[in-house]
Amino acid sequence: MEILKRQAIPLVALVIAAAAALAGCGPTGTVFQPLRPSSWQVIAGSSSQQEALQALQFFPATITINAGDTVTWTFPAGEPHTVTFLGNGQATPPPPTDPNDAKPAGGSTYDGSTYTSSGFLLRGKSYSLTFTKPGTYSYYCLIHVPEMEGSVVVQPAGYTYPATQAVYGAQAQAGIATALGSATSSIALFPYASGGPQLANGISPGLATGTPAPATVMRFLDGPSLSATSVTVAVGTTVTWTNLSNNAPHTVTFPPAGQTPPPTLSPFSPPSGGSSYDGTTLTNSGVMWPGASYSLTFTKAGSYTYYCLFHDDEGMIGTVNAVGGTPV
Ligand SMILES: [Cu+2]
Repeated sequence: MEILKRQAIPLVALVIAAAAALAGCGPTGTVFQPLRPSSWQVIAGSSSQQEALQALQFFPATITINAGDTVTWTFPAGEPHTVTFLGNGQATPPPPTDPNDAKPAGGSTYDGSTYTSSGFLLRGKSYSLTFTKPGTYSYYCLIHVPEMEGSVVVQPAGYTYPATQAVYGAQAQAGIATALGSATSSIALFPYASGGPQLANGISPGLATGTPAPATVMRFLDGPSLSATSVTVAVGTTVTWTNLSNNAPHTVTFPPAGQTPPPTLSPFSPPSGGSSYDGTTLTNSGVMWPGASYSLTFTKAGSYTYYCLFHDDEGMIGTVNAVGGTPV
């Protein structure tokens, strides 16, 4: 017992000296702080205008914490996101089409070794991870790579923090305002005649080309306005939709008139129903990746509601009114 006590004293002194030395060599400061874990907040995505405008980023994208601290991500938008950290030797995240993306993986701590993911979260849900080992860890939203990436920089316990949560919160609010503002601006890029038979299903900064933008508009648009979600055409007209976003897949899906899409129909279901629509047969574009177009000829008069199978929960629903000819 006496021996143990005598050994314990120099050991404690050594640990304090080592920690102080580490803090002194630290990249961000020299003040040694008490080893009390802190909690941090990051916002995963954001939206406005009844989910029409979506910000596809982590706010802030980079946060610096200490080993032992916990980060909590909140998911305020109607569009799902993930917070996903890769395992040892894993170079890239799984693709957005991987069905396992939706499921959570790993535990409540992360040290860089094990694939750890929140799974799909949205509408006020949250996800927390405690970081146990110093390092710089990139993470991804599996649905919105490559535009939605972040990093957590983990310093050794006791290091001085480069910024407070208040600073990160202000960065987050400024970033959200910028992203949603760019989504609003992209609506004015609508390139077709307003009220005509050429529509956009989705639009984003940069339209369908270039680096995926960190914001997108999830609406069917027949003009440069969020309220231009219906089109009126003469029977016999061919309507064409083009995905004018560079960052989100969409579908154009007409269930039989007066019905909603069957729950068994997945957003990744193949095209079906042919090139004309008379209100009787489920007619689906299949997945329309950025830049893809889809045309449908309306052969009978009627008011037809249609859906994006990915984003109808976020209000991506439109109407084609076919008039003249022989009413149904
Ligand atoms: Cu969509």
